[in-house]
Amino acid sequence: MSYLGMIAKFPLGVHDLKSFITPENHLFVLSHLGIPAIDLTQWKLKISGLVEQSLELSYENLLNLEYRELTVFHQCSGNPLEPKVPTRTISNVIWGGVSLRAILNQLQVKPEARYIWFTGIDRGAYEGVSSDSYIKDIPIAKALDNDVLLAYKLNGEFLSAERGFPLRLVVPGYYGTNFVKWLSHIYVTDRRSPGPFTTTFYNEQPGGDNATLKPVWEVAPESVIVHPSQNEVLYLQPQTSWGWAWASDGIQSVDVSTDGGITWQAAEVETRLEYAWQRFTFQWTPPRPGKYSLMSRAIDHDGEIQPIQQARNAIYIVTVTVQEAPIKGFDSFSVAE
Ligand SMILES: Nc1nc2c(c(=O)[nH]1)N[C@H]1C(S)=C(S)[C@@H](COP(=O)(O)O)O[C@H]1N2
Ligand SMILES: [Mo]
Repeated sequence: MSYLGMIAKFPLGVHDLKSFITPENHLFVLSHLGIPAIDLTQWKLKISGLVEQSLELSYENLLNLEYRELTVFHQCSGNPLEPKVPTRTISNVIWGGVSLRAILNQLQVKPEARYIWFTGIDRGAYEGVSSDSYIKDIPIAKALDNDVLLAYKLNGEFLSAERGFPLRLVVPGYYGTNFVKWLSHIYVTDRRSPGPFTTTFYNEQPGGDNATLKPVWEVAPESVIVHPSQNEVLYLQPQTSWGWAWASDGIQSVDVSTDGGITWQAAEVETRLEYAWQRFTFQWTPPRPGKYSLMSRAIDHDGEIQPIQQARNAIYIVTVTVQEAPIKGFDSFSVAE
């Protein structure tokens, strides 16, 4: 198999995430095994396992199926061997493609089915473990959700090689690791996948036995303050601050603190569009010059709350300095002591 070289992208830091939709060239790229170059004339999507009828689809077949678009936050869960370390690798994009459910319903899933495995054709070694494909699995109930997509477009453009051309999985509300790129095989089965990316890697407690594995699936509630940015200097005057919040099933509320977590107030949170991140805004007036620690704490619809530390979705703290505002009309003079 041939591999392409690295492609330059400029992923945005938290405080640069200003636009609701992240432009593709500012979206992070993650690939554990390299970026395979796929020849469309050789490529087919195979669907088999616990279905009444197996199927092979060409790229053209897929393009002829009903097209859907969904706005979905896109988050890498971070280093799979360090599931408690926050990386805040987050963006928000529009995926376009076909509904997995529509295809599966035609093939008739057998009642014993419990999981679906998705195979990407990239192969190689990761963290000393070699794999001849990248296989992830999701529960059948999630796979039959109408919003799981087989995507061939990102922000309205056909997928590039590093994004998973020709086809990738999109599981709205799940961490990015499940969004299998270079998809070649969908396998309906009654068990979890034994591959390294579902056992050795991507469990909340690495090293646990198989019975206690908790897969990195649903995205836990999380939020970041975009404005003000880290170490910004603000004037002593009323402030409007804002950020993004997201979770698998959406955010119910966001609390914010401007005194390092001693007191909290409710931010205003926009309602969710599809599976997008949600903007929150809060007003505050610093009482005096000095240093301030701003924090946001998102709560999802199950009441789950962002922890203060020891988790990938731990609260993000922004430290700012507030100084006296210059006196209007005297901007070329410094304030008299
Ligand atoms: N086939 C395959 N799919 C993959 C991966 C991979 O290594 N191989 N990496 C996953 C991870 S960890 C993430 S976070 C997302 C990143 O998608 P992006 O590069 O388009 O941002 O792809 C996922 N899909
Ligand atoms: Mo990831």
